[in-house]
Amino acid sequence: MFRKIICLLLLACTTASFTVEKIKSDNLLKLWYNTPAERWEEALPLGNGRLGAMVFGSPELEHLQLNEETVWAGEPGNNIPKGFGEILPQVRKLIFEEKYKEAETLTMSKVPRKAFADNNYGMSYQTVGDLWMNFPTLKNVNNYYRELDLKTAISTVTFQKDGVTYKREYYASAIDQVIVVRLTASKKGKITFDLKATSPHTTNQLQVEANQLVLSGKGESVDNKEGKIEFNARFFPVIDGGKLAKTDSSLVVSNADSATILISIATNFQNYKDLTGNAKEIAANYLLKAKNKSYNLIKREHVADYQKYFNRVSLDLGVTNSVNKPTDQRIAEFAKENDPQLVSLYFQFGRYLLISSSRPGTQPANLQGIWNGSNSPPWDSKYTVNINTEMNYWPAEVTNLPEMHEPLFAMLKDLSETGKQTATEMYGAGGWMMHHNTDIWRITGPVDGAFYGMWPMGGAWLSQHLWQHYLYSGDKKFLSQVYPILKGAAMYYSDVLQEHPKYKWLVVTPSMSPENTHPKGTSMTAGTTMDNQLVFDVFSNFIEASSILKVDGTFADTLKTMKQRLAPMQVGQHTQLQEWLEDWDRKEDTHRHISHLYGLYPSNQISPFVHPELFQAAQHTLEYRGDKSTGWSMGWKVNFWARLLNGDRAYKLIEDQLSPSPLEKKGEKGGTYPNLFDAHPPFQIDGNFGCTAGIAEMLLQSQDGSIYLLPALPTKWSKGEIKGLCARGGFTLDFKWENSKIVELTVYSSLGGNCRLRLANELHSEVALTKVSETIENPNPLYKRNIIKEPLINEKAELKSLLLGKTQLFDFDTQANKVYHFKSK
Ligand code: FUC
Repeated sequence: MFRKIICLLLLACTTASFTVEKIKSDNLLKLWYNTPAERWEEALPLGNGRLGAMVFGSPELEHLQLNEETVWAGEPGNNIPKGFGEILPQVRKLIFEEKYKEAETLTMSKVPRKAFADNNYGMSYQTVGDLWMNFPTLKNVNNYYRELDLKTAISTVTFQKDGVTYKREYYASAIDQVIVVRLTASKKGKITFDLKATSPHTTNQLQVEANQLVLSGKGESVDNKEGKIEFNARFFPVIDGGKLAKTDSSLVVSNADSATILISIATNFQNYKDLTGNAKEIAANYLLKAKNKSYNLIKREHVADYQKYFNRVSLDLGVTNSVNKPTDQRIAEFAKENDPQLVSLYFQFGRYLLISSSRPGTQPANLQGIWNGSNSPPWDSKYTVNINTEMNYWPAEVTNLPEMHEPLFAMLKDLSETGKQTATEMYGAGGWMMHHNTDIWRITGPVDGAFYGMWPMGGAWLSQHLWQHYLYSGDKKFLSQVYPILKGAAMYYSDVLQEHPKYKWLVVTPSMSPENTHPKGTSMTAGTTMDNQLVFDVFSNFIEASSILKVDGTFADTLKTMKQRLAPMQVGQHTQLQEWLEDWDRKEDTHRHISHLYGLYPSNQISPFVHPELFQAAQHTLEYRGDKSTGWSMGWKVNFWARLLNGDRAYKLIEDQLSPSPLEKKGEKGGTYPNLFDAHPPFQIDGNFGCTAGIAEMLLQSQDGSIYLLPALPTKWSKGEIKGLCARGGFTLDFKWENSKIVELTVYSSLGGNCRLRLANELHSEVALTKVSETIENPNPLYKRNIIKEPLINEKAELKSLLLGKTQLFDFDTQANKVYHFKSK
């Protein structure tokens, strides 16, 4: 008998260590660590689009910080400042008289730095609270291991104590709308813990109902808004063996063989103007459904549902021994080690974050996605739309996750409603508009005073996403559904554009180049380069949409005429792309926003093949601005350098991004936290998404009349393979390269139509490839180039002839739902 026990024990130990080893050798798409998280930025994020959790993975005191995406401070209502419409003509006049500071002072009288008592500058996204599981016997454990597996969206913790192997699994199921924690051990009766919850909300309550721990509370009151969100979080342990006891405010599990804790959270939020939901009922219903399913079924369905999206894209840039090191160590060593797989991991982590924070029917990903442990997070963790929200969605189409774009489209619909009043009351204009921030209540008024807030371009930029989705999908039904939003944006600008007294161009005023001060000591001005590029896109999209849908021809004609009167881009005295109408740019300006390069990325107004002078000017601008900056700024620069066809420089920016983030939560030196979250600092998710999109942009571009394969391949990635990237026109591509040349390519066409490839080396195929010259327009309408105005060039600018890598354009005709294969010659 004794020998038998020893044998069993030995077997248990070998099995346990085998499990730990096995997990370690299969770590390609995993974030993994040998210690529990101590800081929030070390914890691992889970999400199903609506619910989020940060898992710390501590054996003795497990901690999950929890979010539900509609837990925000405040209540419905916009934030339009009173009386701005009355001073608007005077503000414009002052700007045109070049009295910029005076224009700012006057604007500040209606749009002050801090909101007046009867207004607000947006509400904060807030945490629900924290779940704590106390395991009194699990001190000083051995063989600790913690991971987040991007292949399954499951986090796992394993460790050993007194010959027993413990395993914990955590995930957020979108199918069942619950977060699941599963506790098992290699021996029976070993699961003993108590379960508590806390919340930082002023109004909160913890109680035990039946066998559930229930945490309820309310969002905070801020400025002129009362906290009216009600949330209800329910924690329900389902145990095998052992027993469950309760106190007034905790549940106690003793000697169970295994336990599954189902976490359900809901609020009364129905939509931005309706809070009539019953939080308790909704949360209880999700729980009821989940608890009637077996654990294995919940898990199986979760994995299948997640993989439906995640598995569409794979990326192989090579694997080195670094993959056998914990993720935080790899980040620390990235600059000096050859670790291309960390880039693939980071890329796939970006896709994981998008699937986890933005699912159809949920809120769009905010500044922190859905992961926020505070009630007053940085910048309220709301939506900043002068770059950050857009950046969150840059990977959506190209990395084959178009469904995850939907929450942004839904928010745009809301904003096109709330933004009508702002257009009328503040600017006496039709259509809809918004400034640089919004929140769950869809505010559209200015935020943070004249200096940051008087940027009336939020609707112009956000609505580009609708058009881009159309270009990728060719979905005319979608286009007709969102057409009123595109039209409303165009109507607003057709009403507010003013003739510039000096240049006679039509310009937006007041406006600014986001957050950057010009030499006249303020940000406020007229007709910034970014304004002109955005209005150009808003008008161009509308004109195209109206012609495709065969509506509003007269308005389209008006816009065609107005488009001719917009300001052109200008190359300034330092051979830079001018940020403003005047040549005010300073070589030493390293501001994090480089808004005038919107025309380079994400827009397509600066093409090396059509406008080499603008292309060079953009290069100079970027050189002056420098590389190191906040996380999102570096993410944007990866895309810029990719569009500038400079793979090594884009790679350098990835290197800057994948460097350990500073511990201080402020400043402008971004980087990456141990859990791969982007550091502004502090944590802001846009840098993750921006960099993910940038990696895709280095491998494939489709904005400039063709599908350009490997447009910005760094020397370090001379060999690799990617599958499932999307190009405009409904094409999906798999390709492999060696010695920096394409060796295999597969093109899937979902819509049919002409496919134009830009290639550095020739490929052969069964289909006939026709060589075409640069000057022939791609007949595929989803590749139509918009013709921009000829740029103006300062006589001091030193332009050279542009040396581009040699490429050739090839056309072939595709049919819908057909696949085309190519190989190198
Ligand atoms: C913009 C940026 C800041 C920050 C904030 C949320 O205002 O200039 O760097 O990202 O948004």
